[in-house]
Amino acid sequence: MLLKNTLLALAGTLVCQAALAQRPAPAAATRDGNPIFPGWYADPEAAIFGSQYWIYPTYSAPYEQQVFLDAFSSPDLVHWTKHPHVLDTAAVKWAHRALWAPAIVAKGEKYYLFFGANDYHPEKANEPPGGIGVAVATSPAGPFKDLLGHPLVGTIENGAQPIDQFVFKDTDGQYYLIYGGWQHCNIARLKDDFTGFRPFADGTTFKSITPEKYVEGPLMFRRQGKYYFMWSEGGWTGPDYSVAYAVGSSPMGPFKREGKILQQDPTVGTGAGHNSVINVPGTDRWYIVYHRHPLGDKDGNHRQVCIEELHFDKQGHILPVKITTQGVSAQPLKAAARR
Ligand code: FUB
Repeated sequence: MLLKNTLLALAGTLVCQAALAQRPAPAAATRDGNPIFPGWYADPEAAIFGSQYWIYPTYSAPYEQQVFLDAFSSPDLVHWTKHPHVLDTAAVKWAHRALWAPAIVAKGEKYYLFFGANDYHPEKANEPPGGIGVAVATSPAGPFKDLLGHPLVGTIENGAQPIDQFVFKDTDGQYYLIYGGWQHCNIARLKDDFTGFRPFADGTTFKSITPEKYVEGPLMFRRQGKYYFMWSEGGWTGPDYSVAYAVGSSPMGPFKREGKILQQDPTVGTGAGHNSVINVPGTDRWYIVYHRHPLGDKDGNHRQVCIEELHFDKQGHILPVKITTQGVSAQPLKAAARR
């Protein structure tokens, strides 16, 4: 009896293996859902380099543990590869905590990663330097090394904490730094080598472009000749964190708030904010990449990176985004491009 049962089990295994061998390989996933990669990450900065999408997020953890930045690359917005520690505070002598909200630029043969560090509070006694720094590498995967040896912006200008930087390149080739926490947003003209700033014609370096209800997390892009300015509102640890936008005719504005386009959905997730935008080269296809909290999770650092399609109406208004668990379908990159 024992021998018979063993032979039957063996025969069953062989039949199963033969069936598996004939079955076609599973098709590559065309949609992987939100969040798009595992782990607690926030403040995603999205870019396209060559035939890959890249995302540079904040590692979302207590400030003392935020001593590195990871990056993620993908050929299609669905399959993501992690590149650990593209920047580490070991490579930046003045940065020791709270590495936040990276911004990435490719220029010449180099990649420049702008970051906030130390959660700078100059009103505190013995506050060491902190603010916005810039690091450089020859690959988008790093390793990035400090460019300056000191912060690029290490002072409070127009009331803005030097965090949450975004680098915008205008059609004339001028790069702008747009940044600011504490409900104030500044714009400044970067020098070509990113070592400092070119003052405006009136002699000032930092100009406020703060719109109504602005809190932090600014970004800018151009579409059909208009300048779109987006930012986050509310508190990032809570459920009401959200994204609003304005449209202007130049990077300097003025920017009048149009309204909120990204926010929580009590059936999907909360605190949806601090976004980035992707435009597939040569198309009018747009995506919004952002972070949110899982439903019912009250830990402010529990933030996950998600993606949705972004649509405009015929007048160029951004349509409200519905946050989803499905995310987006695969969008392989055809054209090689650099931002
Ligand atoms: O991740 C740290 C901070 O949280 C960012 O600088 C803010 O924009 C908020 O998202």
